[in-house]
Amino acid sequence: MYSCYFDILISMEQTFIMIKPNAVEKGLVGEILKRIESKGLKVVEQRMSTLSKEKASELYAVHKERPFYNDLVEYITSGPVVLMKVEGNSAVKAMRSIMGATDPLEAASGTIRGDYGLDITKNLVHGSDSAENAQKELNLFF
Ligand code: IDP
Ligand code: MG
Repeated sequence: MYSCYFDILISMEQTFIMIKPNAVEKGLVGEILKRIESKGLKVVEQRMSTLSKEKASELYAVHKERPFYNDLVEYITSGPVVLMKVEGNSAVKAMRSIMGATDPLEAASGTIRGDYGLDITKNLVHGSDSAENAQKELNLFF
């Protein structure tokens, strides 16, 4: 019983989630929130914002040399997004699993991207890819 408690304690994590402009536009905020909460994760902070070009380029700095970078920054600053701090057991991995693969056409159905998207840039939701990046991304916004 104690070891079980300890396991939960050490894998408690926070991750940065952003509901992207096309998901806000399509009225999917409630649906995405429901999936996060149904998974057992907790949204501990949340606010709506329209990202500046500066913030967007900080968030996506690792992609600066990629051919899709300009389109990505243009898109992510095109309308309001919902920024979230999400907490729970293995939150980074749990969120990546309910989001699905980067390309909605490859994402399994039952995942957010698999169920609601067709476009790799407008893929509905962002989630940090490691606990370390999660802390960096959370520090950018919270
Ligand atoms: P991730 O969001 O699944 O972590 P990343 O590879 O980190 O995927 O890419 C960041 C974001 O850049 C993606 O969510 C998507 O919006 C966009 N993106 C990634 N790859 C492509 C691509 O090949 N073409 C256009 N946009 C892309
Ligand atoms: Mg990523």
